Amino acid sequence: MNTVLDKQSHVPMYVQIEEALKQRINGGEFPIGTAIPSERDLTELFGVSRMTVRQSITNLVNEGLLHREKGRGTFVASPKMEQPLTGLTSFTEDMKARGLVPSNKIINFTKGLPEPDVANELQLAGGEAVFTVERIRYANDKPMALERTYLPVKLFPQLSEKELAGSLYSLIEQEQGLSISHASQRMEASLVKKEEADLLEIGMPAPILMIERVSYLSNGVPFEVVRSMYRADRYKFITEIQR
Ligand code: 16G
Repeated sequence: MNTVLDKQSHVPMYVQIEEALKQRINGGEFPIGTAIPSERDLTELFGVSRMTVRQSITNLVNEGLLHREKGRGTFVASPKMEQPLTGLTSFTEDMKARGLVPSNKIINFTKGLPEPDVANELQLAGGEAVFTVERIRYANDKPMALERTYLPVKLFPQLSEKELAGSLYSLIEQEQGLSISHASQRMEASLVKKEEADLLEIGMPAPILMIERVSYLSNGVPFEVVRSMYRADRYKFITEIQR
């Protein structure tokens, strides 16, 4: 690895170190899953302070190229998953399409009256209840997203926690014979909170992408409001645009 930094350059040293590490990662010298040299070794190699090295590593962690494991070291991360924003697909479909094994952990399943904003988005009258389901969504046993789904009880009166162990969309389409038609989505960036960080198995602070989706059946009835938090180190959302 080129460890000679250009101290005259206007490019800060931590950026030069980032570039040197990126070249090694992209060139395959540090393959996915391998540990990069320790902070102490990098400090010696580059002849800079530990703070400078730490800054470079933190930036690469935030970009999703590296991930830190407590007590073990810093490793080259798998490339981010590219998720198109165009089709109305389910998590299970998305993961299977990539050859990954989806699974869920239900951490909350309750029935009750929704907050006014959820009732409004689901076009519910006062007194109409919803199921609230919180699931951690995994791909090959790695946590990808945390999802809170609100479903009107009147549409799914028999819904049980057990049924949600698999795919919600296949339950709706295959079991209930309903037709899912379209959705509207909003996305914004945020920082993970402690409780969510634990569930998503990420250290703090970490960026997340929050998506809120309201989905409709082909008869125009909204059937779900979903608030999802996607790990920003594992996801990249892509879309094609035309002029
Ligand atoms: C996706 C959807 C979510 C839907 C879920 C169904 C986004 C932002 N959200 O996570 O709205 O409820 O898939 O997945 O894409 P399932 O059929 O695997 O349960």
